[in-house]
Amino acid sequence: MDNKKAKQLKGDFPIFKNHKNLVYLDSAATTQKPKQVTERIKEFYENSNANIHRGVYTLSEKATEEYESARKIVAEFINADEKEIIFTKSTTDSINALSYIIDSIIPKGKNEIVLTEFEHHSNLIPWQQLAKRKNMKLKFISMNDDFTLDLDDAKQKITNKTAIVAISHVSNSLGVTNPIKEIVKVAKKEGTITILDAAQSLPHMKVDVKKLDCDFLAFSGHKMLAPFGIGVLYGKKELLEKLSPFEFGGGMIKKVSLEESEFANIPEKFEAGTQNISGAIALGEAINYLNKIGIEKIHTWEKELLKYSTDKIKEIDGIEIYFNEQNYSGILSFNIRGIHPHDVASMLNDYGIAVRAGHHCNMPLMKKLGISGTVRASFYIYNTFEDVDKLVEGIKKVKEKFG
Ligand code: C6P
Repeated sequence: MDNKKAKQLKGDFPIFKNHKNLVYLDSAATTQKPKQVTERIKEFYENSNANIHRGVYTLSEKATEEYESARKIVAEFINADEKEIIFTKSTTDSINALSYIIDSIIPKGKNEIVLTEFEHHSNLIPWQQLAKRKNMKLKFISMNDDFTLDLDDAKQKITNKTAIVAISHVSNSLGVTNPIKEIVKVAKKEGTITILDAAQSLPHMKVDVKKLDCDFLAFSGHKMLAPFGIGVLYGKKELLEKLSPFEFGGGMIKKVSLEESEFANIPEKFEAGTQNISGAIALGEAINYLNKIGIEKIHTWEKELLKYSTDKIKEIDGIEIYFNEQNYSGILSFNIRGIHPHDVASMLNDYGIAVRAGHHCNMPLMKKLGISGTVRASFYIYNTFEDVDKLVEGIKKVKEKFG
């Protein structure tokens, strides 16, 4: 991918036609949607709309087929088996669901949950709640001064008492990629369950669940061109089979009597009630779109944009960048000394530049860094060098105004 390709891709996103001067640098919060995805939703409702797994009539069979083929696309994208893909609402929903049922597969004698100091609240609070419910202990792997995870500390904190290690693949505030393979290796030695929050990695880089060997993984469709309200929980087949469902109702049973029920096989066992059918199908379409570009090419392009932007921003006086060159992805967090991040973002908005400011659902991390928040620019396939130039110009203007 190059700048020309990014410009060409931008043409697929109607939002940029409807907001001619928009410089959208908040894709870590949610990505814009290409017309291929929005048209796919319309097409479903106009040509295939019916409930799934229920009707014997043609339209219902067609809807079921499209929904299940979306599951196949997701499975192939992360190198999993179709049965290992559970459709949920989001990363948050996937992690919460898991936190309600996971205790049944925790080996005896293990009562510690290991997280990092810089987890998104969605991969922190559900585990705090589990720890409270089950009287478990939380431990946090620390961060090095260069914003990378302290692997030595991880090796110390993950012991034979560790029931669960739950960790983000890429930090949403700093863009740092964590050494997941190494962490999983350490965890496996101790018989620990591993859970990966892939909300910020899977849309941007190749994620192969077999290579990473994690037990569970969660991500959101809306951060990878798909609509809101569709997410995925991946789990290893043998573990999902052991777990009991987290929701009960229609569509997840084999047999029901007034007193008892027998549950369906995976993945249906975990998909109670009518699902977000059009959302799942649109997620499949979004992955097809990403596959056409190539996920590795997307990752390389984001790195290029990040290098281009950091090189320029570094030259501006009074800028603090929270960045590690060895471990980067398409997220750039920074502050302008003496100016509150919200003021920076709000002034950038005056120039048509959309960035996020604040704690990014990472309050403990901000506390550790001794700041109230950062300004965060995050890139995706439709961002160009010109977008970065506008951001840099914007930052200079903000400085002039406040300086
Ligand atoms: N981060 C951001 O602007 P949901 O809201 O369920 O789709 O994703 C939650 C989530 C979980 N883990 C990580 C690492 C995340 O970055 C997010 C979402 C957004 O950074 C909204 S706070």
